[in-house]
Amino acid sequence: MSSPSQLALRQTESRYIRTGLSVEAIERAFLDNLFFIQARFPAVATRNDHYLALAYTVRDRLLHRWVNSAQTYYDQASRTVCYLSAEFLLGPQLGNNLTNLGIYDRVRKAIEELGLDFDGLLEQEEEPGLGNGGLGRLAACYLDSLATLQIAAIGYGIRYEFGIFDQEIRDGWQVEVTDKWLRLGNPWEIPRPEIAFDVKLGGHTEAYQDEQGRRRVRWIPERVVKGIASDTPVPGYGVNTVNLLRLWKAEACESFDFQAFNSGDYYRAVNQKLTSENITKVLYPNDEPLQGKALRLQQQHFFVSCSLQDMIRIHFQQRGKTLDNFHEMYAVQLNDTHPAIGVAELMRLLVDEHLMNWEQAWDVTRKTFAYTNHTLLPEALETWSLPLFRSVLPRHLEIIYEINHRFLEEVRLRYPGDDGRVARLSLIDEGGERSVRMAHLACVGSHAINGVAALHTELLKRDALRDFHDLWPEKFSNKTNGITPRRFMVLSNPRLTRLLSRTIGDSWIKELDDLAQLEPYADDAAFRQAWRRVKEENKRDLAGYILDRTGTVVDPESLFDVQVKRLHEYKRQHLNALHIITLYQRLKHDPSLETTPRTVIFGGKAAPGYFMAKLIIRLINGIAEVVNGDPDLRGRLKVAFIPGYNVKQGQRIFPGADLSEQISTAGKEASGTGNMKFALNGALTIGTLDGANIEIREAVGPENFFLFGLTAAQVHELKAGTYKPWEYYDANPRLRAALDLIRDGVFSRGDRDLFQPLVEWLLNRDEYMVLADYQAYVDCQERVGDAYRNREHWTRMSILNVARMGRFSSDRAIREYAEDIWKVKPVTIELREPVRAKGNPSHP
Ligand code: F58
Repeated sequence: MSSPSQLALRQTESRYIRTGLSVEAIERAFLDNLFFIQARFPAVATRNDHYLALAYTVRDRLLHRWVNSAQTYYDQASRTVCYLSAEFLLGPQLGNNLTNLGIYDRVRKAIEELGLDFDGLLEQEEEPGLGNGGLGRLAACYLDSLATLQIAAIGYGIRYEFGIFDQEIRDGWQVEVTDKWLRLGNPWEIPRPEIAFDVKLGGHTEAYQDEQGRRRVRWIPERVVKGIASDTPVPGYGVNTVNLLRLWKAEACESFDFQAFNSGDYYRAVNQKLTSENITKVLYPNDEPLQGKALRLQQQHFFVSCSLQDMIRIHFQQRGKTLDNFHEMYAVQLNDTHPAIGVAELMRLLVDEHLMNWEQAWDVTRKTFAYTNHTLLPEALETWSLPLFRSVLPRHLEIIYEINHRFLEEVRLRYPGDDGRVARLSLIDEGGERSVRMAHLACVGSHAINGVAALHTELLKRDALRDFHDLWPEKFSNKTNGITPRRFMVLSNPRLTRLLSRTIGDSWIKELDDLAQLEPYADDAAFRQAWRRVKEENKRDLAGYILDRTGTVVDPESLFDVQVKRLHEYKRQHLNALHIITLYQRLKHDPSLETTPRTVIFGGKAAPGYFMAKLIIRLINGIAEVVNGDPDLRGRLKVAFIPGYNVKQGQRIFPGADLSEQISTAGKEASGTGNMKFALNGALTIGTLDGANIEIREAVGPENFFLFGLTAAQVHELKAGTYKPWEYYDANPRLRAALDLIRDGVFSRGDRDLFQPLVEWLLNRDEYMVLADYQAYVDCQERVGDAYRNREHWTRMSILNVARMGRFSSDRAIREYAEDIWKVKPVTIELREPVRAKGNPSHP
């Protein structure tokens, strides 16, 4: 028998042979995988077979680095960042993995030499839509940056069987279609059936005395489900680091079900199995009221409990016998309040299961967690009614009461007699239906709290979390969001990538600030021409895609004016719609009017239960029908709503945009990240002073940004006074005409009732101040149109926008988190050479 060290050596050798990076080695591996994994001979292999064979080929090359990374972290007991998020919106993996491994061109060559269509294989991949929008995509960008910066990190989340629904447009309406992303197999995940944890749910608690006579609590659950790990490798760009995204899948816990089986109650047992599996069945689309969504609370607890148990397992395995130093080994980031139950769960694990005393457990817990807030909308702050919470997590409710009791004592000492403040700070909302405030739990249980853009953090400190800021100002900081330039430039915009790298070298891919070297080229006419050519070609591609997806012919010469993001009233897609109607009317009335030809492009999903958002989609499609069908407007105005906006589609859209619509009501969009993706790809922004728009404008210069609208302070003021939207309607003939057209059924085939709720709401309530900002927006759009006609100047602005986007890399954001909050340093991963290897295999 071989010793483990001999085995390790032989394993290393065979790995080198199997994971060669030459074109020949890749071709060979691809054909082997087609045969041995897909069991196909070439004549019958489908495109999906080819895609999977290629994905497995790439995966082998990732695993080599992955196992090395894991071993290094193990050997060095590296402090690890655990990013807890209910959503990770990864986007397609193949192209990104090739980019980060640095073998994109080689693999293209290998596949083309085999006579196959490489782009077709990339296209074949269905993306894992395990998130709603910005928050989930941010988590994915952060994983990319963590790996690229060589920080030991694990992303923890949920392996939803059905991700975000797919959207179709029928008769102008959104129709939701279930997302069966796993249907054709997922080659990127490695199931880990041995990494499994039990998670208790429901039932009741009992107090008892342990052998030492201490009072302890035991939780007798109503049911137990098992969480099974499923791992996805996350490679860094140009480094050997491959980190881990560990997603949990719920299964029935056999030992628990056996009781039912054994008692002969077969159907009850089967039923329990189904109920268990339900926990990770489906992602909740946002904006749905959480009332009664017990399953959502179960999902949150399920993935957080599995993740914390996993951390404890690794800790014991690698780092010793005590949990006293747990917080030294892990920095746990809560991506919004969805994982905030972790504060109570870690306390439960430490106190109930590992018998730590309360004070010490609380100290460890607070030093472990940090909390990122992503919203300013009061209705989006999570709360759970007490009866629901108790029915799912009875022990956690007791723990939360205890945390609250001790916390409020502290508050009373600090602010004697200030009962109002005590009530405002309490973890329990006592007004109306009593409920648990998850943001308060997150604040009390964390040592750091951050917002996601400068304005957002300031507003958090002033409003939503004001009392916490009074109490612990030192806990608060701002961490402006960022995006990864690997996916949102190198992978999605190869033309611009080539031009940039040809001009200033390719260091910007890892040091986005190096884009500043582009500045002088804004004055170089030949460079501007090359820049324009890239945009023109990207627009041609996008026009082809729009034709394909919507049947609408659009002119790549026109200004591509784009708004893609989730549908929400605060994001104000309907303000954009009102502008289109105004333009339409002006062009109809004055056929000789000289305007800039425009194509207004929309994309975005509405939550299935969000009536007004769905009506706005219907309105946009109604406008598209009228505008696109009117010969008077030919060559002057087009409207397209591209169905099924997701990461993959975003990658096609950003490179082809001229104008980026970031028009939320000031003070409502926490940060935005689409704004950064557009600007990095050379689109100019029309936007309000909201979220990260403010910082983008500062960075690119106010002269290169189209600003309009009320400020957050003005919105606040107008709200506090008496905002009367109909006064704007009465006073503004253009606005009146636009709303009247909608009301008269022009965009609903004569149906005057259809958009009535939307018009009435705008006239009487207009929560998001669409009418107040209408004229400023229309005027600003006029400036945009004029500016676009001076192509040289527009190109200059576009170049300067890109040159000044360095700050918005997710690498910068992650460096800030690493230094200020997590206190972690990079860990270099060496690819271990086999000691005895003869004749170096095909590795660089
Ligand atoms: C978004 N939040 C913010 N939430 O709206 C956006 O401004 C910010 O840039 C982004 O986070 C990243 O910080 C967001 O996407 C959700 O999708 C929640 C998912 C769970 C249900 C409630 C909404």
